[in-house]
Amino acid sequence: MRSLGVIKSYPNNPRVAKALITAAFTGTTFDVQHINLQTERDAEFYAKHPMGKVPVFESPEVNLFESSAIAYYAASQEHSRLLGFTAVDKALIIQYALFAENEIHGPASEWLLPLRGLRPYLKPNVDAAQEKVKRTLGALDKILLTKTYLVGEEITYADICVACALVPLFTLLLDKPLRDEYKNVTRYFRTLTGQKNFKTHLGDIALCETPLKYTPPAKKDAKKDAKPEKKEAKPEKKKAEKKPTEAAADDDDDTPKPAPKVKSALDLLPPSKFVMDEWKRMYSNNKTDVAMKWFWEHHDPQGYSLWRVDYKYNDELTLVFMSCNLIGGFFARLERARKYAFGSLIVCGKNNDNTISGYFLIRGQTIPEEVYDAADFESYTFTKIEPSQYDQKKDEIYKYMAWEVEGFQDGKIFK
Ligand SMILES: N[C@@H](CCC(=O)N[C@@H](CS)C(=O)NCC(=O)O)C(=O)O
Repeated sequence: MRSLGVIKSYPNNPRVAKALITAAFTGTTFDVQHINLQTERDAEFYAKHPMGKVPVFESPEVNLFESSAIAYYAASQEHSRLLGFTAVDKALIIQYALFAENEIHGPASEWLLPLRGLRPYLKPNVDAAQEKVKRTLGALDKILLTKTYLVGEEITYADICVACALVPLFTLLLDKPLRDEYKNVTRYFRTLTGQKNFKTHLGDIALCETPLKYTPPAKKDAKKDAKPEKKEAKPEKKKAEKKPTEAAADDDDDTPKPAPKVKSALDLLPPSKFVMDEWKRMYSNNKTDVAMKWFWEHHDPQGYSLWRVDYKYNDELTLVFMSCNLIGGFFARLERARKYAFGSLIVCGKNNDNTISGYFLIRGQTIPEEVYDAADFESYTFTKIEPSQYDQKKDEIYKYMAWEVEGFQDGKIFK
């Protein structure tokens, strides 16, 4: 079979399978070269593929990124029947290709990645993703009520995109009772993945028996962050902070790139006499009363703002150590804000009846991109404490910094 060029990716990437299946239907193929995302995305790679994500495609004619474009390149080869023959069919095909990427693949990843430990687990987000998937599957089920294939009477590029996007759902998340709610989609998925070209590149698909569930990190991890001996234990907190118990957000199929050196808008603010690093050292190395005295003496209400922070879904929190892990996950996602923010978030209450709340000091007068861009930001309410309220709030802020709030169970310091 004629090779169209080389696809570079890590092994077993379903997005590559989509391209290979498409090629198989047009009597072509791709050479596949496995690369290590950690070590092999060098300057030469970025010169050809500025986005830096895989899969990418290279050939003398064209370099491509976006797996659907790579597969489309195969689908567009001479004598292909995959892209429809009328304007209507062509439009329908592109509709389903976009639907596969945006309405199936996206929400399915939001559901799956936290369960696989590749994103912080935030129950409201995972529940919302599940609802999005159900909406998609409901619509698809109606569409497929009277159809074998999505467009016309034979397999098109639309079916390849949709079936490939459904693979993680059908293998890891949709057990029999859920599949039974979407009988037409299930029939469709089995019909397609039973065909030779799909089997060659996806193997024999085993439908999900037990859906993947969230497994909280082992309890001993939580213990590492456990209650300090209040003030004397500050150095302990520091140690614990460096090891958030949430799994890192990425693995080899979503590897982090080195953080780009983008100048923050916060660096353009007028200089402040309050030096964040100095405060962080002060807080870490002194008893809270000494540290807070220093804080109020040096605080610069023009250069910095104080915020009360409350988790929005306290009634869904269960075990205290899991709540604390949520804080760890949030802090891990706030990495870009480290230079500009300091905060104490604590868990109060008991198992199955606890809350997350705290205080943050943030550079500038509004919530900066470095904070609101963190995936979990939406799960918290940030309420600004105006300078006129400082006197009234001083005592409460002290208690949050000293971890002396009534019902205190566990906490983390963002610094
Ligand atoms: N929409 C893109 C998604 C590509 C993508 O997200 N690739 C991930 C692996 S599945 C990646 O390369 N992640 C590494 C990174 O973000 O640096 C496509 O379909 O090709």
